[in-house]
Amino acid sequence: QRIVVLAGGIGGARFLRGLKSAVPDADITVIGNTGDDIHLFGLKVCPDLDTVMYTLGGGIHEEQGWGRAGETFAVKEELAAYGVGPEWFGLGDRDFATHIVRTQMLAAGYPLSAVTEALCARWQPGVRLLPMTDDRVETHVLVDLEGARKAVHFQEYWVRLRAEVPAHAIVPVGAEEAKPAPGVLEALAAADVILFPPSNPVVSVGSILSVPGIREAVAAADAPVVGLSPIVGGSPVRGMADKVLAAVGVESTAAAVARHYGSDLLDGWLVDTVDAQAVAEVEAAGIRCRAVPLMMTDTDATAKMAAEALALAGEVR
Ligand code: GDP
Ligand code: FO1
Ligand code: CA
Repeated sequence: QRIVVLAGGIGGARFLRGLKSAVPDADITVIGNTGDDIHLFGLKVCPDLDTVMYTLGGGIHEEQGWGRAGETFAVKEELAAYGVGPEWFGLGDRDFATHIVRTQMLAAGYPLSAVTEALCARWQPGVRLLPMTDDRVETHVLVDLEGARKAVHFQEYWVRLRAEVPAHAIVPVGAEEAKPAPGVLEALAAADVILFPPSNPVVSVGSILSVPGIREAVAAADAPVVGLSPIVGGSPVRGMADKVLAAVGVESTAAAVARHYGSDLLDGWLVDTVDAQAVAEVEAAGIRCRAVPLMMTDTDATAKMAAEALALAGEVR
C-alpha cells in the first residue's frame, strides 16, 4: 500500500509514528513543509523536516516535540557572548551539526531533496521524506508591530512574538516560482491513499499546497484523500493554528477547516468525538466524515487514528 502524507512538524511527525505502527509494511512517502525554513548564523534550518526525521528516527526531544533529546547549548551561549543573535531561537549543539551538514551539502550544489535523503541515511525514519520543493520558500506573516504593519518571518512571529501580535495575512514568499521537489508529483499520482495529518492547515499543509502543481496533483489523484482535524473542541491541540486560520478568514472549528480544504481536495475528514456535531456540516459540504478519538496521547492511540483514516479512505475509494 502506497501512502502519501503532507506533513508539518510535530502534528505530522507524531501522526506518522502512529501510521507506521498501524501499517508497518506500507510504503510511506512524506511531503514535508519547508515554508518554516530559516537561515540563521549562515546555516539553513529546516524545522519541520528535522522534526519528522528526528521523531521517526528516535532522536527527538519527546516532551518538547522539536529539537534533539539530550541537547546542550554551548554554541548558543558562545554566540551570545559575542553578541551574535538572534537569541530568541533555541538551536542546540546536536541540532547544529544537522544544519552544518545540510548547509555544507547545499553549498556544494546538492538540492535540498538530496541533502534530506543523506541526513535520513543516518536517521532511518522508515519513510521516504521529500521536501515539498528544492526552491527557497519562506512563510512570512503580516503583523502589527510597534505601531506599524510589517512582514516578519514565520519563526519570528511564532517563536519571538509567541503569536501574540495581530496577524493579518500569511504569505509563502517564493512559492509562486517554486517547483515541486523531484518525486513529489510522481508519489501523489501513484498513491493508493493520500493523508493530511492533523498538521497546521495554513502554515504546514497550506504551505505545501501553495507550491504550484501540488494542490492540482492532490485534486487530480486517483487515490482517496483523507484528513484529520488539528482542531479539537474549537481550539488547536497546541500551537497557533487558531491565529493563522483567523488571518486567512477561517473559523477555528473542525468543520470550518474541512470546508477550507474543500471537497475538491478532501474525500474524507475525521473529527474528534467531542466535535461529533460537526459531522453533518462536513458531509453537507460533500466530504465523508466520522467522529473518532483524535488525541495523539501515545503511539497506540495514534495508530488507531491512522487506522480510522485508512478505513475511511477505503469507504470513499
Ligand atoms: P508544527 O509544524 O510543529 O506546528 O506541527 P504540524 O503543523 O505538523 O502540526 C501542528 C498541529 O498539530 C496543531 O495545529 C495542533 O493542533 C495539532 N495537534 C498536535 N497534537 C495533536 C493531537 O494530539 N491531536 C490532534 N487532533 N491534533 C494535534
Ligand atoms: N520552537 C520554539 O518555540 N522555540 C525555539 O526556540 C525553537 C527552536 C527550534 C530549533 C530547531 C527546530 O527544528 C525547531 C525549533 N522550534 C522552536 C520549533 C519550530 O520552529 C516550530 O515549532 C514550528 O516550526 C512551528 O510550526
Ligand atoms: Ca512547522
